[in-house]
Formats: sequence, C-alpha cells, structure tokens
Amino acid sequence: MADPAIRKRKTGKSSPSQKNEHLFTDSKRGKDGTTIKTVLAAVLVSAGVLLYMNYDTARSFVRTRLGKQSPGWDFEATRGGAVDFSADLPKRDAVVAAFKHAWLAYERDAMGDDEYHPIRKAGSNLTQAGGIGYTVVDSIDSMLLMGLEEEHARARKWVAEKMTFERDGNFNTFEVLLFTTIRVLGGLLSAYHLSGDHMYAERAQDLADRILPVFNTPTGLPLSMVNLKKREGIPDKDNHGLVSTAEVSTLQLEFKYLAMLADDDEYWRKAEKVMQVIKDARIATGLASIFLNPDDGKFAISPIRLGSRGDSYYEYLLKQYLQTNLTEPVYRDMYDDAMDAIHTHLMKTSEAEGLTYTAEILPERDQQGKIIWRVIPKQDHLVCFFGGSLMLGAVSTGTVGGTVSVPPRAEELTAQGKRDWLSGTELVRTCMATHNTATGLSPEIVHFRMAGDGIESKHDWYIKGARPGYAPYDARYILRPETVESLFIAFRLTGDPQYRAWGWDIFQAIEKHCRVESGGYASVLNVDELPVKYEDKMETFLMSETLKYLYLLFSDESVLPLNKYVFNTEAHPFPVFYPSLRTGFS
Ligand code: DMJ
Repeated sequence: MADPAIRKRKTGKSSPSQKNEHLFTDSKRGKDGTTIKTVLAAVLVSAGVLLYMNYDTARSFVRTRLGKQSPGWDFEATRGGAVDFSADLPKRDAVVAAFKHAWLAYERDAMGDDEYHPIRKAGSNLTQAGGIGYTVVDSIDSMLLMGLEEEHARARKWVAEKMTFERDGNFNTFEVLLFTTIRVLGGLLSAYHLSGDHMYAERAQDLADRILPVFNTPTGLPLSMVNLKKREGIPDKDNHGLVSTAEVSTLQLEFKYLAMLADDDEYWRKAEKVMQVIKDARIATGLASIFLNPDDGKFAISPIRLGSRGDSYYEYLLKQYLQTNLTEPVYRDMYDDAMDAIHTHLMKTSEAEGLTYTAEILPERDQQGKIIWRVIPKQDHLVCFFGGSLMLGAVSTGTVGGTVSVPPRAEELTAQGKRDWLSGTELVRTCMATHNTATGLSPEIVHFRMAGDGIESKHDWYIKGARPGYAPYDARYILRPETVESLFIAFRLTGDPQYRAWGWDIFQAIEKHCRVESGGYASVLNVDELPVKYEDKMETFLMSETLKYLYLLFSDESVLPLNKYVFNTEAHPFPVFYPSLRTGFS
C-alpha cells in the first residue's frame, strides 16, 4: 500500500512500520548474497513473530506488506426480490452536463481562485495572499469519475504548475483547518487514488506537512487556523481559542490514508491522538458538545447538535471504523456509544406528521447560575447526512451474522441495527419533506412544531422568521449536498427506486432555480419565494459533493461500491484498507 513515490519525512528516527518497509526494500533489491541471507533470516524471524500475533494483526501485516488491497468489508449477500442497480444513463448524463455548466463558467471567470461568484463572473480567495486551489482540487475526482478528460487535463496542469501553498496571509473565514483538510488534502488524495498520478500524492504530502504544526498544542487537539507558508497553527480568537469538535475530528480519514501511502506513522499518530483526547473527555450523557478546549482537552459547555460544528464528528466515528475494514473496535465502541446517546437525548418525532428529526440542546443558566440544558426543535440542513450514515452504520455495525441482504431483512439486524436503520430511513423521509417548498429546494435550517407553541404552519416544520418580503438566513439553499448524499447511500443499500426519484426531483429543482444561464449555479435566498432571488455564490461543494452524489445515484453499483470505499466528508473517496499499525488506545 505504501507508495514509493511519496518521500519519507526526515524525522530522525524510524517508526516500527518504517523498519518493516526497509526490510522488504532490501529483500527486493537482493544486491549481494549477504543481504539476501540477512533478509531471509529476518523473514524467518518475522514469520515466527507473526505466529504470536493475533489473527487480525497478522492478516493486516501480511496484506499490507505484500501490497494487497483489502477486499472490502461485507454487507452484501442475497438480494431481496428484483433489485435493479443498472445505471440510469439519461439522468446521469444530465448530471454530467450540469457539472460542465458549473466548471466551464468557473474556469472561464475564476480559474484557480478558491471561490466563485457566477453572477458577477468573478472569483475570490480565502486570504489576501492568494488562493490554495479549493475549487480546482475539490472538483478533480468528480471529473475523473465522470470521464471528463479534457477538463481534468486542464485542472491537473493548474495543480502541477500554478498551485502553491506558499501563502502568508490571514484567512477571512472560519474552520480553515477543516476546509483545507477535507477539500484540498482530501481532494488531492482521492485524485491520486483514482488517477494513479504521483504528482497529486506529492502535493498532498506537501500540504499535510505544512498542516502538521497545528497539532503542537498541550493536548494534541489541532488549532483551527493555519499559516501554510510559515507552517504555524493560529488560535481562533473569535471562539476564545476553543476548537470545534467537528473540525478536530474530521481529518482522521485523510491523515490515516496518507500515513498508509507514505508509510509514515506520524500522520496517523497525530490524527489518532485527537480521538483519544475526545474519548477521554467523554461527558456523562455520551453526547459531544460542539467546542473543545485545546489546552485541557475537555469539552466546553456549549451547544450539542448534529448540525454545524458537530456533524462530521459522528460521521467520522463510523467511517474510521469502516476505513480500516472493521479492524479497530475502539471506533465501533465510540460510535455505538454516540448512537445510543443520540437516540436517548436528541432523536424526536414531530406531533402531527410523525417526522423523525434530531433536536439541539443549548446550555443556559438558571436564576441560581446553574447550567440547565434546553431542547430546541431545530435541525440544520447539514444534519441530512445523518439518515444515510445511520443506514450505513446499521448494515456494518448492527448485523447479527456479519452480512445482510439488500435491502436488509429485520432478522439480519441486531436491536441497535434495526433502531438505526429505521431512524435513518425516517430521517431521509423528513429531509425530503423539507423540500416541500415553492422551489422544491430545502432550507438551510428548519424548526419543528411542538405542542402549544402557537406556530401556524402548513407542515410540522417551518422556517423561523420567514414572512413575505423577508428572508432570514434559515431560508437559504446554498447548493448543499447532504440530502442527496443520503439518497445515494439509501439507494445503494436498498435498491429502492424511490430514492432515485427523489434525487431526480432535487436535481431538477437545482436546474430550475439555481442555474445561471451565463454559466454556473447560484445559491437562492429564500426557497419558499418565487421567482427566486440569488445569492452570488457557487459553493465549491456543488462540484465536489452535490453533483458527484447525484452522478453516483444514477450510476450502476460497481462505481465506488460502499463496502470498498469511504467517502470523506467532502465526498472524496478513499479505499478501505487493512492498516499496518493500530490505534494505540482502547
Ligand atoms: C461540506 O464542506 C462538508 O460536507 C462538510 O462536512 C459540511 N459542510 C459542507 C457541505 O454542506
């Protein structure tokens, strides 16, 4: 699995896996008899050691060192009834045409800039010192998947010749570490995996090395800002130096995959340490609040939610377990613990329509100054990733015998598996219900009606503060992917054509209301008002996530199968592998 094109960082000491790699490198060269004898002796000793290792570790060691790819974890068995996974080519081609409409406009007006504004046909960057390729890199694996060779050739040329991380400037946005990791590092790694082009791997490692200093805090929790030129972590003053839970726990897939490619434990250990700190900080309920203190490693008293600053923490608990082929039970334990807590404290059902949603919990002080926790029936669009995630978790962590049918039968799932499958499918239904608007697009944030709240609404949900002529922040649709992400997973796990039909409805609504005729797509300010008013921004995740998940929804099931890939939170696919080293805590 280690890629010889990726250099070893000079750390001054070699890690256990580096020593193993040297052994095999020498044996392959076999320059003289002495070397061969030494290597043979070492191999025999290693074989003896293997006998004393447990099965999983031995299997991992052998597979990794012999360069074999993992076959992927098993959820597929028998198909229930006639499940048709063949590609829907006309719909898939329509998605590719939409991608080209977005990309060609960006390339014409803003090539290389981090962000794109399609109405004024201009780009912008996240620092005054220039961009680092957010949009270009975020889009490359979609081009590779969609077979857009000419577009890819131009994007690759820009990455090879123009992209630079020598940017010495202050970022004018929040969660810089998160976006740099999931978009640029993640995009480069998946571009490397899909193309085999070492240039992408080298750029990925250069970026990761510039990010590493953010982990130099008393606890190992990384700082939110990074100066890539100076290789310095910078505290986020806006949040009193606290770090967001989702941000620090959404780099593990990227750093662990890089650790495997580079055969460098340093990337792995930095990412893993964060998870250990979070595990040790566990609060009594098993829930995670959205801020951590990087100085003492404790959760700060702050909101608890599956939306912003919380979302991908839960997503990566499951995906870390899947990434290493179900071989690291610590992540399974943390995931199970979190899912129990969510079902106990956050999962709610609306009064009239029986819509399943996840609430938020806010800390407040009572008159004596004691903290009390108030439940708010509010759900971000961001939470819509969670329906598909729960379904994926059910077929991977909640099975009775290890394999399940497509779709799973009740008797194949444990009690937790059944619970998660059911709440996952219901959450997908709820997210689709929030598309019942004038545009067919769903808002950024919805609230749910509660008994006696006096709210008048056609549905059990509503957009808080919306009234004719006034669009609150909550009413926007900014081209987010989370619902189509869940539809893609749900379709792959069930074969139910309803999920494709819903995805097509969303795609058509985007085409009708977000497409800018002169090129690109814009956000809309109020999903419940016609004609729409635009916000002049095409978020980079349109091309990396929304259109990719739609493309995959209409592709056949052999394209990026869910038991062989994990998608990072920006929809960049990484292969499942057997790790050559293990998480060092339990
Ligand atoms: C993306 O950048 C990622 O999916 C992230 O985890 C959450 N927000 C956006 C998309 O909505």
